[in-house]
Amino acid sequence: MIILPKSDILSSEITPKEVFEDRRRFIKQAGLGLLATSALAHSNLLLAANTPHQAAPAGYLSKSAPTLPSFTKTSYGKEEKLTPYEDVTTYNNFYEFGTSKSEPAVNSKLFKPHPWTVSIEGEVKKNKTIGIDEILKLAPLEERIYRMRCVEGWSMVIPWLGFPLAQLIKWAEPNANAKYIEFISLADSQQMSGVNLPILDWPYIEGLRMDEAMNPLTLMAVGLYGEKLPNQNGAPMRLVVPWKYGFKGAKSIVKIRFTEKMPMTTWMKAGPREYGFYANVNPQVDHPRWTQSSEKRIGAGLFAGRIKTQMFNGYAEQVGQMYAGLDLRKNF
Ligand SMILES: Nc1nc2c(c(=O)[nH]1)N[C@H]1C(S)=C(S)[C@@H](COP(=O)(O)O)O[C@H]1N2
Ligand SMILES: [Mo]
Repeated sequence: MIILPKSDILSSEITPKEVFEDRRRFIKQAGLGLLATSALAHSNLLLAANTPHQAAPAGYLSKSAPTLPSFTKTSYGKEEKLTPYEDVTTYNNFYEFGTSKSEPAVNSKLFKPHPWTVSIEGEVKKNKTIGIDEILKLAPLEERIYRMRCVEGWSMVIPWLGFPLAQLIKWAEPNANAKYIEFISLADSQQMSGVNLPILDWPYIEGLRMDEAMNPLTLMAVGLYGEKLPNQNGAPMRLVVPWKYGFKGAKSIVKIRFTEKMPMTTWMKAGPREYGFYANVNPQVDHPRWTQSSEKRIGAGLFAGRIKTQMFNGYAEQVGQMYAGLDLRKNF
Protein backbone atom coordinates (compact mmCIF):
# COMPACT_ATOMS: atom_id res chain seq x y z
CA MET A 1 0.00 0.00 0.00
CA ILE A 2 1.27 3.45 -0.95
CA ILE A 3 0.81 6.22 1.55
CA LEU A 4 0.81 9.67 -0.02
CA PRO A 5 2.73 12.35 1.78
CA LYS A 6 0.38 15.12 2.95
CA SER A 7 1.71 17.66 0.45
CA ASP A 8 0.43 15.60 -2.50
CA ILE A 9 -3.17 16.33 -1.59
CA LEU A 10 -4.58 19.50 -3.08
CA SER A 11 -6.14 21.79 -0.52
CA SER A 12 -9.18 22.07 -2.81
CA GLU A 13 -9.78 18.33 -2.37
CA ILE A 14 -9.78 18.28 1.40
CA THR A 15 -11.17 21.70 2.28
CA PRO A 16 -14.87 22.51 2.01
CA LYS A 17 -15.37 24.79 -1.01
CA GLU A 18 -16.42 27.85 1.02
CA VAL A 19 -13.31 27.74 3.15
CA PHE A 20 -11.14 27.28 0.09
CA GLU A 21 -12.75 30.25 -1.63
CA ASP A 22 -12.35 32.33 1.53
CA ARG A 23 -8.70 31.55 1.69
CA ARG A 24 -8.21 32.70 -1.86
CA ARG A 25 -9.98 35.91 -0.99
CA PHE A 26 -7.68 36.30 1.99
CA ILE A 27 -4.63 35.82 -0.19
CA LYS A 28 -5.92 38.52 -2.47
CA GLN A 29 -6.60 40.88 0.40
CA ALA A 30 -3.12 40.26 1.76
CA GLY A 31 -1.83 41.82 -1.42
CA LEU A 32 -0.31 38.71 -3.01
CA GLY A 33 -3.07 38.44 -5.58
CA LEU A 34 -2.75 42.11 -6.39
CA LEU A 35 0.94 41.76 -7.05
CA ALA A 36 0.44 38.80 -9.33
CA THR A 37 -2.39 40.37 -11.29
CA SER A 38 -0.69 43.69 -11.94
CA ALA A 39 2.43 41.87 -13.09
CA LEU A 40 0.26 39.88 -15.48
CA ALA A 41 -1.43 42.94 -16.91
CA HIS A 42 1.93 44.55 -17.41
CA SER A 43 3.44 41.61 -19.24
CA ASN A 44 0.42 41.52 -21.54
CA LEU A 45 1.08 45.06 -22.61
CA LEU A 46 4.70 44.23 -23.39
CA LEU A 47 3.65 41.16 -25.28
CA ALA A 48 1.10 43.11 -27.24
CA ALA A 49 3.68 45.63 -28.34
CA ASN A 50 5.84 42.94 -29.91
CA THR A 51 3.19 40.63 -31.33
CA PRO A 52 1.32 41.93 -34.37
CA HIS A 53 -1.22 39.12 -34.46
CA GLN A 54 -1.69 36.36 -31.99
CA ALA A 55 -4.03 33.60 -33.00
CA ALA A 56 -6.23 31.77 -30.54
CA PRO A 57 -4.24 28.86 -29.15
CA ALA A 58 -4.73 25.43 -30.72
CA GLY A 59 -6.86 22.97 -28.78
CA TYR A 60 -8.76 25.86 -27.31
CA LEU A 61 -12.20 24.34 -27.78
CA SER A 62 -13.29 22.14 -24.92
CA LYS A 63 -14.61 18.71 -25.94
CA SER A 64 -18.00 19.11 -24.28
CA ALA A 65 -18.74 22.49 -25.82
CA PRO A 66 -20.60 22.98 -29.09
CA THR A 67 -18.33 23.82 -31.98
CA LEU A 68 -19.32 26.86 -33.97
CA PRO A 69 -20.75 26.50 -37.46
CA SER A 70 -18.71 28.01 -40.26
CA PHE A 71 -18.94 31.76 -40.73
CA THR A 72 -18.50 34.38 -43.42
CA LYS A 73 -16.25 37.40 -43.16
CA THR A 74 -17.80 40.82 -43.62
CA SER A 75 -16.34 44.16 -44.57
CA TYR A 76 -16.88 45.70 -41.13
CA GLY A 77 -13.75 47.21 -39.64
CA LYS A 78 -11.24 45.90 -42.16
CA GLU A 79 -9.14 49.06 -41.76
CA GLU A 80 -8.56 48.51 -38.04
CA LYS A 81 -5.57 46.83 -36.41
CA LEU A 82 -6.89 44.03 -34.20
CA THR A 83 -6.25 44.06 -30.46
CA PRO A 84 -4.14 40.94 -29.72
CA TYR A 85 -6.11 37.86 -28.62
CA GLU A 86 -4.15 37.82 -25.38
CA ASP A 87 -5.42 41.28 -24.40
CA VAL A 88 -9.00 40.65 -25.52
CA THR A 89 -9.14 37.58 -23.29
CA THR A 90 -7.20 38.72 -20.20
CA TYR A 91 -8.18 42.39 -19.84
CA ASN A 92 -11.90 42.10 -19.09
CA ASN A 93 -14.77 43.66 -17.24
CA PHE A 94 -17.04 40.90 -15.92
CA TYR A 95 -17.84 41.73 -12.31
CA GLU A 96 -19.58 38.40 -11.70
CA PHE A 97 -16.03 36.97 -11.78
CA GLY A 98 -14.28 39.79 -9.92
CA THR A 99 -13.70 43.50 -10.33
CA SER A 100 -10.10 43.59 -11.54
CA LYS A 101 -9.33 43.27 -15.24
CA SER A 102 -7.36 40.04 -14.88
CA GLU A 103 -9.78 38.20 -12.56
CA PRO A 104 -12.48 37.13 -15.06
CA ALA A 105 -10.04 35.02 -17.11
CA VAL A 106 -8.82 33.25 -13.98
CA ASN A 107 -12.09 32.93 -12.06
CA SER A 108 -14.25 31.79 -15.01
CA LYS A 109 -12.09 28.77 -15.90
CA LEU A 110 -14.60 26.26 -14.48
CA PHE A 111 -17.71 28.11 -15.70
CA LYS A 112 -20.06 25.90 -17.76
CA PRO A 113 -21.61 27.72 -20.75
CA HIS A 114 -23.15 24.51 -22.14
CA PRO A 115 -25.89 23.31 -21.98
CA TRP A 116 -27.49 26.78 -21.95
CA THR A 117 -31.08 27.99 -22.28
CA VAL A 118 -32.33 31.49 -22.95
CA SER A 119 -35.88 32.45 -22.00
CA ILE A 120 -37.90 34.99 -23.94
CA GLU A 121 -40.65 36.84 -22.08
CA GLY A 122 -42.62 40.06 -21.62
CA GLU A 123 -44.35 41.70 -24.57
CA VAL A 124 -44.23 38.66 -26.89
CA LYS A 125 -46.80 36.51 -28.64
CA LYS A 126 -45.97 33.82 -26.11
CA ASN A 127 -43.15 33.10 -23.68
CA LYS A 128 -40.61 30.61 -24.97
CA THR A 129 -37.18 29.19 -24.36
CA ILE A 130 -34.42 28.32 -26.78
CA GLY A 131 -31.20 26.37 -26.35
CA ILE A 132 -27.83 27.72 -27.43
CA ASP A 133 -27.50 25.03 -30.13
CA GLU A 134 -30.80 26.16 -31.68
CA ILE A 135 -29.73 29.80 -31.42
CA LEU A 136 -26.61 28.96 -33.43
CA LYS A 137 -28.87 27.66 -36.22
CA LEU A 138 -31.14 30.73 -36.34
CA ALA A 139 -28.93 32.71 -38.68
CA PRO A 140 -25.64 32.38 -40.54
CA LEU A 141 -22.66 33.46 -38.45
CA GLU A 142 -20.61 36.45 -39.54
CA GLU A 143 -17.29 37.83 -38.44
CA ARG A 144 -17.50 41.53 -37.62
CA ILE A 145 -14.55 43.60 -36.58
CA TYR A 146 -15.80 46.33 -34.25
CA ARG A 147 -14.21 48.97 -32.09
CA MET A 148 -15.20 48.63 -28.43
CA ARG A 149 -15.00 51.69 -26.20
CA CYS A 150 -15.31 51.23 -22.43
CA VAL A 151 -16.71 54.14 -20.42
CA GLU A 152 -13.46 54.00 -18.38
CA GLY A 153 -11.55 55.48 -21.31
CA TRP A 154 -9.92 52.48 -22.99
CA SER A 155 -10.77 50.70 -26.22
CA MET A 156 -10.07 47.59 -28.28
CA VAL A 157 -10.71 46.28 -31.79
CA ILE A 158 -12.29 42.84 -31.63
CA PRO A 159 -13.15 40.35 -34.39
CA TRP A 160 -16.50 39.06 -33.10
CA LEU A 161 -18.46 36.13 -34.45
CA GLY A 162 -22.21 36.40 -34.26
CA PHE A 163 -25.42 37.30 -36.00
CA PRO A 164 -27.62 40.40 -36.07
CA LEU A 165 -29.77 40.62 -32.93
CA ALA A 166 -32.66 41.39 -35.31
CA GLN A 167 -32.66 37.70 -36.34
CA LEU A 168 -33.24 36.54 -32.77
CA ILE A 169 -35.92 39.22 -32.27
CA LYS A 170 -37.72 37.97 -35.36
CA TRP A 171 -37.76 34.46 -33.88
CA ALA A 172 -38.92 35.82 -30.49
CA GLU A 173 -42.02 37.46 -32.03
CA PRO A 174 -42.49 40.59 -29.88
CA ASN A 175 -45.97 42.12 -29.91
CA ALA A 176 -46.95 45.71 -30.76
CA ASN A 177 -46.43 46.90 -27.14
CA ALA A 178 -42.73 46.09 -27.23
CA LYS A 179 -40.81 49.38 -27.25
CA TYR A 180 -37.70 48.24 -25.38
CA ILE A 181 -35.73 45.07 -24.87
CA GLU A 182 -33.99 43.95 -21.71
CA PHE A 183 -31.00 41.58 -21.48
CA ILE A 184 -30.44 39.67 -18.28
CA SER A 185 -27.13 37.97 -17.49
CA LEU A 186 -26.73 34.79 -15.49
CA ALA A 187 -26.21 35.36 -11.74
CA ASP A 188 -25.14 31.96 -10.43
CA SER A 189 -23.47 32.28 -7.04
CA GLN A 190 -22.13 28.71 -7.33
CA GLN A 191 -20.18 29.42 -10.48
CA MET A 192 -19.61 33.16 -10.22
CA SER A 193 -17.74 34.21 -7.11
CA GLY A 194 -18.49 37.92 -7.55
CA VAL A 195 -22.25 37.34 -7.29
CA ASN A 196 -21.77 36.56 -3.59
CA LEU A 197 -20.56 40.11 -3.03
CA PRO A 198 -22.72 43.24 -3.13
CA ILE A 199 -20.74 44.77 -6.00
CA LEU A 200 -23.78 45.38 -8.20
CA ASP A 201 -27.49 44.64 -7.92
CA TRP A 202 -27.43 41.16 -9.52
CA PRO A 203 -28.41 39.96 -12.04
CA TYR A 204 -26.67 42.32 -14.47
CA ILE A 205 -29.36 43.94 -16.61
CA GLU A 206 -28.98 46.03 -19.74
CA GLY A 207 -31.43 47.32 -22.31
CA LEU A 208 -31.95 48.91 -25.71
CA ARG A 209 -34.71 50.79 -27.45
CA MET A 210 -36.36 48.58 -30.05
CA ASP A 211 -34.96 50.50 -33.06
CA GLU A 212 -31.46 50.27 -31.57
CA ALA A 213 -31.89 46.56 -31.07
CA MET A 214 -33.02 46.15 -34.70
CA ASN A 215 -30.15 48.24 -36.11
CA PRO A 216 -28.04 46.05 -38.44
CA LEU A 217 -24.88 46.87 -36.41
CA THR A 218 -26.26 45.31 -33.21
CA LEU A 219 -24.72 41.90 -32.83
CA MET A 220 -25.42 38.85 -30.71
CA ALA A 221 -21.89 37.51 -30.35
CA VAL A 222 -21.14 33.82 -29.80
CA GLY A 223 -17.44 33.90 -30.62
CA LEU A 224 -14.31 35.93 -31.24
CA TYR A 225 -11.10 35.36 -33.20
CA GLY A 226 -12.81 32.56 -35.12
CA GLU A 227 -13.66 30.50 -32.05
CA LYS A 228 -16.44 30.21 -29.50
CA LEU A 229 -16.56 32.96 -26.87
CA PRO A 230 -14.12 32.46 -24.01
CA ASN A 231 -15.98 32.40 -20.67
CA GLN A 232 -14.47 35.72 -19.58
CA ASN A 233 -15.87 37.42 -22.69
CA GLY A 234 -19.45 36.35 -21.95
CA ALA A 235 -19.91 32.76 -23.11
CA PRO A 236 -22.00 31.40 -24.62
CA MET A 237 -23.75 34.54 -25.90
CA ARG A 238 -23.32 38.28 -25.26
CA LEU A 239 -24.53 41.51 -26.73
CA VAL A 240 -22.29 43.84 -28.77
CA VAL A 241 -23.47 47.39 -29.49
CA PRO A 242 -20.40 49.06 -31.01
CA TRP A 243 -21.56 52.71 -30.89
CA LYS A 244 -22.31 52.53 -27.15
CA TYR A 245 -20.04 52.20 -24.13
CA GLY A 246 -18.98 48.63 -23.45
CA PHE A 247 -21.20 48.17 -20.38
CA LYS A 248 -24.26 47.99 -22.66
CA GLY A 249 -22.96 44.65 -23.94
CA ALA A 250 -24.43 42.26 -21.36
CA LYS A 251 -22.55 38.97 -21.09
CA SER A 252 -23.73 35.36 -20.61
CA ILE A 253 -27.36 36.23 -21.35
CA VAL A 254 -30.05 33.91 -19.95
CA LYS A 255 -33.15 36.02 -20.39
CA ILE A 256 -34.49 38.50 -22.94
CA ARG A 257 -37.55 40.51 -21.94
CA PHE A 258 -39.54 42.85 -24.19
CA THR A 259 -41.06 45.83 -22.37
CA GLU A 260 -43.25 48.82 -22.99
CA LYS A 261 -41.32 51.07 -20.58
CA MET A 262 -37.63 51.92 -20.56
CA PRO A 263 -35.89 49.28 -18.42
CA MET A 264 -33.93 50.23 -15.30
CA THR A 265 -30.43 48.95 -15.94
CA THR A 266 -27.88 47.79 -13.39
CA TRP A 267 -25.50 50.69 -13.98
CA MET A 268 -28.29 53.29 -13.89
CA LYS A 269 -29.22 51.90 -10.47
CA ALA A 270 -25.61 51.91 -9.29
CA GLY A 271 -24.96 55.51 -10.34
CA PRO A 272 -27.77 57.44 -12.03
CA ARG A 273 -25.59 60.54 -12.42
CA GLU A 274 -22.82 58.54 -14.04
CA TYR A 275 -24.59 56.06 -16.25
CA GLY A 276 -27.56 56.80 -18.46
CA PHE A 277 -29.77 54.48 -20.44
CA TYR A 278 -28.42 55.49 -23.86
CA ALA A 279 -24.68 55.40 -23.12
CA ASN A 280 -23.83 56.39 -26.69
CA VAL A 281 -20.12 57.02 -27.11
CA ASN A 282 -19.86 60.82 -27.12
CA PRO A 283 -16.54 62.69 -26.86
CA GLN A 284 -18.44 65.90 -25.98
CA VAL A 285 -20.17 64.58 -22.87
CA ASP A 286 -17.70 63.70 -20.12
CA HIS A 287 -18.31 61.11 -17.43
CA PRO A 288 -18.06 62.80 -13.98
CA ARG A 289 -14.82 60.89 -13.31
CA TRP A 290 -13.32 60.36 -16.77
CA THR A 291 -12.85 62.47 -19.86
CA GLN A 292 -14.56 60.95 -22.87
CA SER A 293 -12.71 63.01 -25.48
CA SER A 294 -9.87 60.50 -25.85
CA GLU A 295 -9.11 56.86 -25.17
CA LYS A 296 -6.25 54.46 -24.63
CA ARG A 297 -6.14 51.65 -27.21
CA ILE A 298 -5.32 48.46 -25.31
CA GLY A 299 -2.47 46.49 -26.85
CA ALA A 300 -1.17 49.42 -28.89
CA GLY A 301 2.14 49.34 -27.00
CA LEU A 302 3.51 51.03 -23.94
CA PHE A 303 4.41 54.26 -25.71
CA ALA A 304 1.31 54.72 -27.83
CA GLY A 305 -0.49 57.95 -26.98
CA ARG A 306 -4.19 58.36 -26.38
CA ILE A 307 -6.34 58.55 -29.49
CA LYS A 308 -9.32 60.79 -30.14
CA THR A 309 -12.70 59.29 -29.33
CA GLN A 310 -15.17 59.50 -32.22
CA MET A 311 -18.85 60.42 -32.00
CA PHE A 312 -20.87 57.21 -31.74
CA ASN A 313 -17.49 55.47 -31.65
CA GLY A 314 -17.13 56.15 -35.38
CA TYR A 315 -20.48 54.63 -36.35
CA ALA A 316 -22.40 57.93 -36.70
CA GLU A 317 -23.25 57.27 -40.34
CA GLN A 318 -25.05 54.03 -39.48
CA VAL A 319 -26.76 55.09 -36.23
CA GLY A 320 -26.84 58.90 -35.95
CA GLN A 321 -30.30 59.27 -37.47
CA MET A 322 -31.88 57.26 -34.63
CA TYR A 323 -31.09 60.13 -32.23
CA ALA A 324 -32.23 63.07 -34.35
CA GLY A 325 -34.07 65.49 -32.05
CA LEU A 326 -32.81 63.84 -28.87
CA ASP A 327 -30.76 66.00 -26.48
CA LEU A 328 -27.66 63.82 -26.11
CA ARG A 329 -26.49 65.78 -23.07
CA LYS A 330 -29.65 64.99 -21.12
CA ASN A 331 -30.03 61.53 -22.61
CA PHE A 332 -26.46 60.45 -21.93
N1 LIG B 1 -22.84 40.48 -17.13
C1 LIG B 1 -21.91 41.43 -17.32
N2 LIG B 1 -21.77 41.96 -18.54
C2 LIG B 1 -20.84 42.92 -18.76
C3 LIG B 1 -20.02 43.40 -17.71
C4 LIG B 1 -20.20 42.82 -16.42
O1 LIG B 1 -19.52 43.16 -15.43
N3 LIG B 1 -21.14 41.83 -16.26
N4 LIG B 1 -19.12 44.42 -17.95
C5 LIG B 1 -19.38 45.30 -19.11
C6 LIG B 1 -18.29 46.21 -19.41
S1 LIG B 1 -18.09 47.54 -18.38
C7 LIG B 1 -17.53 46.08 -20.54
S2 LIG B 1 -16.38 47.27 -20.97
C8 LIG B 1 -17.63 44.88 -21.40
C9 LIG B 1 -16.27 44.21 -21.51
O2 LIG B 1 -16.31 43.15 -22.44
P1 LIG B 1 -15.01 42.28 -22.71
O3 LIG B 1 -14.45 41.85 -21.39
O4 LIG B 1 -15.44 41.13 -23.55
O5 LIG B 1 -14.04 43.16 -23.44
O6 LIG B 1 -18.57 43.93 -20.91
C10 LIG B 1 -19.75 44.48 -20.35
N5 LIG B 1 -20.69 43.43 -20.03
MO1 LIG C 1 -16.89 49.09 -19.59
